[in-house]
Amino acid sequence: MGSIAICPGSFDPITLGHLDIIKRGAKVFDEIYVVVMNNSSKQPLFTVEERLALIEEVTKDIPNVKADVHKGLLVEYARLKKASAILRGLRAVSDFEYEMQITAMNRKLEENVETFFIMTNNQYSFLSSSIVKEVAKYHGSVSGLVPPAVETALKQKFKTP
Ligand code: COD
Repeated sequence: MGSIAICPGSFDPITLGHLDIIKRGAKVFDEIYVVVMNNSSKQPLFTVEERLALIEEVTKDIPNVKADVHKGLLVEYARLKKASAILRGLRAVSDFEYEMQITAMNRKLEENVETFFIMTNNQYSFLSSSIVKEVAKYHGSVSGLVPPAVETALKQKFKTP
């Protein structure tokens, strides 16, 4: 059996930073499930269905990447897919503490799944879904930060009636 990784996140919405991690991961792992999950400390802008549809759209040309949704624990999903790896991205030192915490917790819950980190591409090191939403909310340009389909979806969300 090939190597299976899951790439979990809120993806609210998916950015070019996320996509870069997914594409680079897809060169290393045989199969990647990009899975939309709930982060209980975040209030999402897009519904789970909208986030899933955007991921499907922007990853459709990467044959070994599939998009999915899971409502429970991350490690449950990893077991379900027989995944041996969790793929995450790291931007700044500020990401490190949080990532350490969830990695340690996931490892406690399931010791057979290893977490792998890919360091951000320099050009996306400042990029987050939150900052993109903030700019889009005030009708600033998010071109070059998110794929065109996401740009359209953000315009739709924040259009003035
Ligand atoms: N460059 C590189 N990486 C990036 C960039 C960028 N510009 N932007 C984001 N990333 C990385 C993030 O560091 C992260 O690794 C990944 O992309 C996804 O980011 P987000 O912000 O969309 O997703 P998170 O961090 O909100 O996801 C958190 C989960 C939903 C995975 C987490 O809350 C979870 O596992 N929830 C399910 C419940 C569970 O199992 N909890 C137990 C673990 S504590």
